[in-house]
Amino acid sequence: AAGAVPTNSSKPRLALVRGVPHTFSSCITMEKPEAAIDVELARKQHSDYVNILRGSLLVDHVVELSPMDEFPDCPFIEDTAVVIGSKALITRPGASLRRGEVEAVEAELRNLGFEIHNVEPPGTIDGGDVLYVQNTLFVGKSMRTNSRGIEALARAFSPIPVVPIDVAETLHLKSVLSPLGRNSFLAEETFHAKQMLELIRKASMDSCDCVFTPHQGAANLLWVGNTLVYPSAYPCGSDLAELYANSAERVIPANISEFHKGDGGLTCLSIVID
Ligand code: CIR
Repeated sequence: AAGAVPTNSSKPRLALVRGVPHTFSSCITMEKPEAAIDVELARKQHSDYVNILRGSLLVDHVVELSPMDEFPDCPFIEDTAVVIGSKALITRPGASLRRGEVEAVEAELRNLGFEIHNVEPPGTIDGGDVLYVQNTLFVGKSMRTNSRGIEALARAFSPIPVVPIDVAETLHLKSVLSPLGRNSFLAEETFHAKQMLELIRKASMDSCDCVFTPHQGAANLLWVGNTLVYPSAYPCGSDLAELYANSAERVIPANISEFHKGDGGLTCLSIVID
């Protein structure tokens, strides 16, 4: 989840993904989507996403965990673990209905040899709130992530500095902003997203440029090595297309409209491990 550093030119070793359960259309949503989630289409979009990771050779190896019908939100695997170097923090998701998702992820990461860290109650943290850039962990304090969860993150990855950022009016920190190349960020053009970005800017040593988009959801971008995967379901004018093209060595569109309906973006669907 946290390993998506656009400055890293080496190819990531591994990505973890989790398929779409039959129950996916009953996943948690902040607002009822205008159109119902099409589970078959979600399956197809998920397999296209996996093909981008595997088929476009963005990572050496993709591990696919089996979906579980008890956990409609399980494709949003990013929320279940934060992996940096040889360590993995298994999260305690803020949504109680999602807590059981972590079990299979923990088993897989243990099996792969990662040093496992856990979050004790009442701590909660979702991987969607964790952004690792410029050797700093920025972590959203949100409706899903609390102070105890942030402390667990800091303990697990000490001595990496941890900077909490208050998240308002959106699910996760990364729902509304992403790195865009070496020293830039793309964020939604809203008061709250701008405020969050300002805090990131203040805390980071390097100065960074900020670009804003009016398109809700268009600022969650997936970086894998030097490749930028962007959400093509948004009506992002040529302005954004050009921006994307200028920001990465390689740019790949992915349509994940059915996951957007469940409040998820591109990063949510994988844990990319460098
Ligand atoms: C949830 O509400 O937990 C899911 N429906 C969406 C999770 C999105 N995950 C993410 O942004 N990392």
